[in-house]
Amino acid sequence: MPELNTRWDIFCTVVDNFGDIGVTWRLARQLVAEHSLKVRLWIDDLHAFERLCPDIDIEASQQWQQGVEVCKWPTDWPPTEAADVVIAAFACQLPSAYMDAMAEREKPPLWMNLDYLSAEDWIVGCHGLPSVKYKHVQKYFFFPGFQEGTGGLLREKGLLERRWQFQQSPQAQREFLQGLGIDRAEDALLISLFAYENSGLASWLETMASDSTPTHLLVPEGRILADLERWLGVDGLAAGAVHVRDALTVQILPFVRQDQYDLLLWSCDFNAVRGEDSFVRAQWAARPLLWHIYQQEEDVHLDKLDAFLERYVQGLTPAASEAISGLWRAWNAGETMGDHWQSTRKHWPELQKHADAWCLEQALQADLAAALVQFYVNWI
Ligand code: TRH
Repeated sequence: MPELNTRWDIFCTVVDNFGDIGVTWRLARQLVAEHSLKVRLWIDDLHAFERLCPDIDIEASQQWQQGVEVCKWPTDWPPTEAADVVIAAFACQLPSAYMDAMAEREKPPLWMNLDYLSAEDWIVGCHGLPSVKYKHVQKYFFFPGFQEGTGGLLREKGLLERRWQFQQSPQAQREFLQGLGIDRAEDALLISLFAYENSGLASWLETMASDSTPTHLLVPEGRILADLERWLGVDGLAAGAVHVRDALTVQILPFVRQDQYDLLLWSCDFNAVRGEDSFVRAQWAARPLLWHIYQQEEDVHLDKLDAFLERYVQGLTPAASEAISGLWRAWNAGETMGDHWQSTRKHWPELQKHADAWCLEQALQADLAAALVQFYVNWI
């Protein structure tokens, strides 16, 4: 890849949750660290950002974080020179003054829409195609994805090697977990749970509590806590709380910084994740996982769920495939989880091996940051 002395602007509006900022912050850091680019990240909500990166100053209109120029999206847009490459994350609308600045450049910038992640087949046909124009500035679709012909997934250089080393070291894992106040029993299944509200949770907890082997469930503070409180019969769950119900220990964790969240996923035997970014990180953890997909209108998210499952289960025996698919579908429909969890547990060694193989297969693709840079190189 040639040395690129270019400026990139990434625009992020926080619609809800943490996925918008989670993805753009990760991408911005990687473009700086691995491609030596000058990156500005424009964000409209620094509060959401602070949860992932507590070092930020939420009052600052401009600040440097890990080599990225982080700018608060101003209400009144000041005169700003447009960058060489402009990324609008998740179809966010750029400020009109900035669009004019793009059009005024002698050489128009490469303008891309970084789309939502999907495993659906149509993604391949649309990735890289021209979208709308503003004056003479052309916008392009850029689709992340799991298959050849897409923009790939965010994956930092050396990520899998770092993960492997961590997972090979019981001491590193113990130290990390102890830092979060987690005292893991040797024989307990360790599970992390990051999810939206879910009426299926109670039946899953019930099954884990009555299991013959112990489970230690780690729950970062978030939207699932109300369901958990209801089942435990307690109020005001907060980080640090530990409750034991028969074979199940439930422990509430603080929402940790993004890099620490990776270590949490790497430490657990099973990860329940959601949305987009944690979903991808759990795949890099190479452990069996459960995805709570972000709900969309008219249930279009269910097509996305099926498209992913169809890909993911390839190579599994029919019984293991049925078990994991059943578990994911039940979770996303808020249905009873007990039988599905028991079937999943029966196929554990196979599902573990498969998670590893899936991770390696996905890592054969170019990572998303490299694919974006390559797209730019091809474009110039
Ligand atoms: O927060 P999310 O539900 O985000 C969602 C989705 O991205 C969805 O597709 C999008 O439309 C919507 O936002 C607007 O889930 P996601 O994508 O996993 O983002 C969570 C981020 O938070 C991710 O970067 C991981 C990070 N995280 C931490 O840094 N620390 C933590 O303790 C936890 C639990 C998460």
